[in-house]
Order: sequence, then structure tokens, then C-alpha cells
Amino acid sequence: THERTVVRGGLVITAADESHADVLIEGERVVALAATGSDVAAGWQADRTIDATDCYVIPGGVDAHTHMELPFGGTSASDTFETGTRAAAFGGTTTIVDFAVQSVGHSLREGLDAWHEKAQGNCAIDYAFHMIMSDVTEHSLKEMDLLVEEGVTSFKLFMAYPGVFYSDDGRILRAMQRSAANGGLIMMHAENGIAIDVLVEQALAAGHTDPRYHGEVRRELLEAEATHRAIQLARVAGAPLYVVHVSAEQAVAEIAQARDLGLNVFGETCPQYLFLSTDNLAEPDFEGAKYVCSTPLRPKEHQAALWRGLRTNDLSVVSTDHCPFCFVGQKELGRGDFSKIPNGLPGVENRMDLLHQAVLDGHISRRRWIELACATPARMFGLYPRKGTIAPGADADVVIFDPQERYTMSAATHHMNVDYSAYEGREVTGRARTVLSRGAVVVDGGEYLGHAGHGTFVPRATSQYLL
Ligand code: DUC
Ligand code: ZN
Ligand code: ZN
Ligand code: ZN
Repeated sequence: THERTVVRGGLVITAADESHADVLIEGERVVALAATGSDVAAGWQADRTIDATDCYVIPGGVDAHTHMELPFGGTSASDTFETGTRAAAFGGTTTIVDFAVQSVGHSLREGLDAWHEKAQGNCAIDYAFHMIMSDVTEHSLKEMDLLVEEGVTSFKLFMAYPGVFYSDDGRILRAMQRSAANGGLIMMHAENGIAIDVLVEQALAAGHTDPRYHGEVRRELLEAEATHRAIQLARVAGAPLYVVHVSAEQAVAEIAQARDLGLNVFGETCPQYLFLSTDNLAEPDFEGAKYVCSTPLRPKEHQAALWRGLRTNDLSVVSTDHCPFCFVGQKELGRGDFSKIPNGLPGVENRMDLLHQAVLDGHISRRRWIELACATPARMFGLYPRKGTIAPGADADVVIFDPQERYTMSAATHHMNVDYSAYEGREVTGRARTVLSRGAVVVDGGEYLGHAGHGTFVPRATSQYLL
């Protein structure tokens, strides 16, 4: 349809600008912006008017790191594409980039087909895929070129999880060389998994079985070492590198040093590393299991370095690594052995609001909020300007955000399919009120108006940050 919608009277915020403007939407696209009260804006006839007075009008969030339905540790992440994308919409996120998984002994194609099968027809908002490579072979290296052409333009490799996702340095180098040639972007889980597994075994043998030991064995130095090694390998291959879920101050320093040398190296962090810490991992009665993820939460002192990195652009994207497991029945698999706690935290619904709270707390500016949460992830992963901004021609993924609404985060009220909130009891100010996905109102005033299957697969171009 070519229904015309006007969003009137809000403060439009993009990574580049803030202005009081009305936004004209036709069908699925933004077609024009004009100053509120101007003759141009006053002249727009619309089928539907959305009043955004006293609200921000922002691009829908782009969460470049989610794991809906991820099989992990003998269980599966508890959000399906249906429940997880609905929760994302409630939280003002209108695009996710999820990780399709190649399993050992299988092709990239099989993994990608399986993820299309899970997502197709089930999503509330648009989605794209990265590809996890668990088995770098001659065949899968060739397949990378085909995936880039199909719009799956980024590949995650793991220096952690030996026997599951892990690739050795030779395989990593080969995949990097291939991506240097085909325009793909290598994403790295940078932790020295071989060394970590030794420390896990020793901790368990010493009777150290509680969740807090998960944080202790996954040493900061082993994140920093792997980050350094990944950077050198990328340099040798002549490939760009995106380091996912950076949590340790020493890893930020490695990335900063590489960027100072002029290397095309990028860092991502997640809200859990900015707002939570090893204090949570040490909560009694096995409650710490709720906070087990990898890289792990770090001591509070690391948070200042992460905020600084977000300001200096040594960290340029905030995504969630949303990978929820219920406390009852899933996290509990690791009672008596922290290494059996499925790794991951819920958060796809919380990211935009937590980062807005960071604006109020003086960590980042409003435009930097939109840059970190919308524009840069879209540019990094070839979705911009269709996603990540509000401009003529962009998809009408638009959020009317009420910066005054105060609420308390809780599992009792969130929409993620998981029985706890990592932010239980946390008060934040600011919340998405109305959420449009490609021109359709999917959330309004706490009510879900979308439908499974509205969200479509978005093939991506190569990263705008490639040289
Ligand atoms: N880290 C997590 O916490 N969960 C899934 C995979 C990962 O790398
Ligand atoms: Zn990871
Ligand atoms: Zn992840
Ligand atoms: Zn629809």
C-alpha cells in the first residue's frame, strides 16, 4: 500500500543531526523531513498522523549481535525468532543481525539454510544473518564468496570453545585471507579457549564449581592476548577485523593501539559489560548463573575503560549478544559445575533504553547513542542508509521515544521468553512508545500490533568501513 503517515512535532535525532522536524512516510519508506511548523510540513496530507510532541523520533535500533534459538551446551537459547524479535520491537529495535551456525562436518550452506528456516515467516521486524564458521575447509572457504554475494557479508570465528566453534590460527588466517579478497568482514570471539579450558579443569579439580569461577578462569589477559593475536593475523592477511563483545580494559587497549596504527580494526561491546560486573556473578544461591556469558562480566573497574572507548570510538558498536537461557531448567544445568552453565544473557529488549540512560548519566551524547545503537552497526554491516537513519529513501523503521517515561526493568513485564531479567529492579528513564517497522506500527503504548512474518530477510552489502 502507499498509505501516508506523518510523524509530527518530535525531536528527530540521527547520528548526524538533531532537529524539530515532521517525518513523512509513504508505504514502507521515509520520503521527506521538514521543519515542524513549516509550510512544507503543514501542507502534507496523510492517512494517519502520529503525534510525537515532547518525544524523540529516532531510527529503529540495529542490534548486530543476537542468537535466537542458538543450540548451546545441550540446550537452546529460549527466545525463538518470533518471541525474540517481538521483544526487540518492544525495546525499540527494528533490525537484528543474527548468527547462522555452521556445525563441524557441515557446509556453510547447510547452516545458513537452517537459519533461514527458523526465521522465515516468524519475525516481527527485519533480520539479517552473519555466518559462524566452525569448520574452515577448502569447501567452506569457497562458500564464503557465495554468501557475500547473497548478502551474508560477515563471518564470525572463535578463538574460544575448542571442540565446538573453535578455529586454530591457521584456519583463522585462511578465512581472513579469503575475506580480504571477497569483501567479507571477519568478526572475532577473542578469548584463548585452549588456555581457558586448562584453567576450567584445574578450577573444577580444586572444587571451585560456583558461577563466579566462570569469571575467574576466563582471564582478562586471555581476552587481551587473543585480541592481540587476532589483530596481528588480520594484519598479515590484509583483512579488516571486528572484535565482538569486548569486556576487558586490556582488550580495549589492544584495539586502541591497532587503531592508532591506522589498522581497520573495530570493537563492539554490550550493555552487560557496561552495567553489570563480577559482583553479579558472585550472587549467592547459584543466582550468579544468570550472569554467565562469554566473554565474562569483569570487575567494575573495567567499565570506565569501556565508556571511554565508546567516546573515543575505539569501541564503535553496542549490540546485545542476546542469548537467553532460563534460570530454571537451563542455567541450572550447571549446578555443581560452572562449565555446564549455558553461556549467554538476555538483553535485546533492554539495549536502547540502557544506552539512553547512559545519555542521562553523562557517559555519551544523544547523537552518539544513535550512532552506537543504530547508524554505525548499519554502516558496519552493509545495511545503511536503508537502516540506521531517518532520511528520504530509508526504510520507515522509526521509533517515537518518550525520554521522560520512567519504569523498572523486570522479568514480570518484559517480553523476552526468559524467566529472569539481568536488570531486575533497575529504574531507567526513557522508553519506546510507538515503533514502526517498514511503515507498519508494530508496538504502540505497550501494545503489540505487529505480526509474525512482517519482518523480512535483508541481504546486506559489504561493510562501509572497508578500505
Ligand atoms: N557467548 C555467549 O555468552 N553466548 C553464546 C556464544 C558466546 O560466544
Ligand atoms: Zn562470542
Ligand atoms: Zn555472540
Ligand atoms: Zn506487516
